Amino acid sequence: MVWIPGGTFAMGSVDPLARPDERPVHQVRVDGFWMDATEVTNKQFAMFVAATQYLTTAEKPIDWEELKKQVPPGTPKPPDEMLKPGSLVFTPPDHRVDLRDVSQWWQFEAGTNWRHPAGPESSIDGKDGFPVVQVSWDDAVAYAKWAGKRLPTEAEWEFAARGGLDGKVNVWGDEPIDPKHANTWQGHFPDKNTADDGYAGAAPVAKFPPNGYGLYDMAGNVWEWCSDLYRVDAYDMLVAQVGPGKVAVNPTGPDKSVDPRNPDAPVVRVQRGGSYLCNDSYCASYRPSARMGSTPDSAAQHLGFRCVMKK
Ligand SMILES: [Ca+2]
Ligand SMILES: [Ca+2]
Repeated sequence: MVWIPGGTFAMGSVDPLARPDERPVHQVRVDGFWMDATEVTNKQFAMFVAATQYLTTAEKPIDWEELKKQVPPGTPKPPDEMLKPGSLVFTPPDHRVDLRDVSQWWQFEAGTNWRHPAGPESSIDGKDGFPVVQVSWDDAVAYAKWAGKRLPTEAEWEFAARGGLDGKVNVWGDEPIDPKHANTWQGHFPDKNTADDGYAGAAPVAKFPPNGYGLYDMAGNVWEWCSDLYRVDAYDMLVAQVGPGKVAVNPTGPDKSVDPRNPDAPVVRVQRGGSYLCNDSYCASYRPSARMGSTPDSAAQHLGFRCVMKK
């Protein structure tokens, strides 16, 4: 882990690529904390599972009574095949598709989980140094607890990601993204990945330069869970709460989630940092201010986490 000295920073962005949920930019102070220098790896997660016999969300059958609460009322029960243990696998089309339809490149595959992250036939043999993926928010919290750590708040995560470069667009500064900076997507999303950065999928952790605090892959590689509930207007609410121009101290997020992309989900948690699927044509979420939300039982092939702890 590396020590992130506390400080005050401008959270959010007004960059042209920034989305409404990144505004308004507001002043935030966080106390110092320790943070994992890398995303949690398969090796680390395997130690947790070996010690606890923990079963991840994707290894358990899907409870339709629970899922029903997250989808529009009246949604018919999916076929049994879709309720088997499994998760989402990236299945790129060979042609251009409507970027509004994520089902064009995400498929639920039974038997997919952290040990088989790209479908039931895939494996993590020889991939100890890769970030663990196909872990839900619940799984990430369970790991953190076992390790004597916790998930970062969004404010801690963004402060750490900026690496001391306050107000910059990217974790390396204002220079536009280049394949040398981070593991993202080059080419045309989602049908043509030229992998100019050397990786078509996830890379082992710490293959790209660290930021100013010595943290790796805060931009790209895999998304990272944070502890906060996601709310599209979280910053408006926070500014209203502390007062315009005032500094919010160690904010922990709103009490209730609101996500237009998951309108029926009662609980949505924040993810940060983007992934190897990020491309400016679709998702410039490798920027330190970019935010995303998913339900806490969601897992995916490009989603992992890292932990923090106090002194
Ligand atoms: Ca890449
Ligand atoms: Ca990352």
